[in-house]
Amino acid sequence: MPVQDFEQLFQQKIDAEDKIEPKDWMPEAYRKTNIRQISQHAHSEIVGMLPEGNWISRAPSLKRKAILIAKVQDEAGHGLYLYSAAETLGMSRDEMINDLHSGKAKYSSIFNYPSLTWADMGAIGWLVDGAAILNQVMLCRTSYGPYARAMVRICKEESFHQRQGFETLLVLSRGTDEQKAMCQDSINRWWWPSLMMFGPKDSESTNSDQSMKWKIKRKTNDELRQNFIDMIAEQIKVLGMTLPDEKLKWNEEKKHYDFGEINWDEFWAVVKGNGPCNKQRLAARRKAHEEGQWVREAAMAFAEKRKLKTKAA
Ligand code: FAQ
Repeated sequence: MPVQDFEQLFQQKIDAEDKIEPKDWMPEAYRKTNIRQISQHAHSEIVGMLPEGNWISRAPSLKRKAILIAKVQDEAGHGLYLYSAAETLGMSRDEMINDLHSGKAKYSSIFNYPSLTWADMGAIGWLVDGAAILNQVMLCRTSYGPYARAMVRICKEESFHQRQGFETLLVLSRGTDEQKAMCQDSINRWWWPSLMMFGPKDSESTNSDQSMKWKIKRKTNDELRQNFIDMIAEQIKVLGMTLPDEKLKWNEEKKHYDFGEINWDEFWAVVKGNGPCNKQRLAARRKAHEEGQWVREAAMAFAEKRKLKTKAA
């Protein structure tokens, strides 16, 4: 059968909402774009542990420490499910990790900002996990089966993450003047970077058109960003805080909030490796990988020994 026929059948399957599974025929570009997106998503979860890991030893109470440890562990788990999903497309975990460490692979821009105060643990949960969930709820219906199934479980955990973040900020917003100021400062610093998580404007998004046709993405970057703004602009009222955007205003005609211009120069600088913490984040990941070398070697030696034993038996 000519390739065009395979491509047509593939698209029909997508249009019929059937999932694509690892052993199914798929266009090379579909395989590549899934590997790119899923591995970048995995890297984001893994690098995303760093800003919060920074506060585990300084959490203000035992309860807060336990919650934060659980959340960071969840993120490690999400990274592992996602690496496994990407491996089903034929790229090894070693290759993916090497690409992260060499700077070839991207990860979400948001994790290149520093976590300066305890309130940042609340803002990350509420805003960063909030943005992540909106995107990931859509990905529960993505066309590649292993990615969609990983997302269902991840979303359940992410909604706990967002709630705990909101609750952390709610407590601060009802606290002393100093706590209120810390809460507002944190929202001010995380607001714009969290809007950048959805990616460039649709007009600048190089992958969106094809990814929408293949139902890898089901909503565009701008649609998801608008959904997020509409949701947060209401939730902030409960906190009694403000968002740092003078142009944020309900538009009755559009039934959406209008908002100010995102600093796209800052976004691209961060994506290209020049954000406030890019170098620090990659150095931390490389160091962790080097320090874990003996564990990987021990596991390989054990597997080899077991194989020999089974063979002998
Ligand atoms: N940062 O053509 P598009 C989390 C790149 S998980 C860096 O629009 P696409 C959980 C993009 O890769 C957060 N790079 O791209 C958590 C492309 O470059 P490439 C991560 C970005 O793929 C919470 C170029 O720009 N979530 O937070 C960014 O169609 C708390 C052009 O862009 C996911 O990864 C960015 N923000 O749409 C953990 C979800 N945006 O690759 C710890 C899955 C764009 O061609 C604590 N990913 N770029 O060289 C997606 O849904 C999509 O990949 C988008 C981008 C929407 C991120």
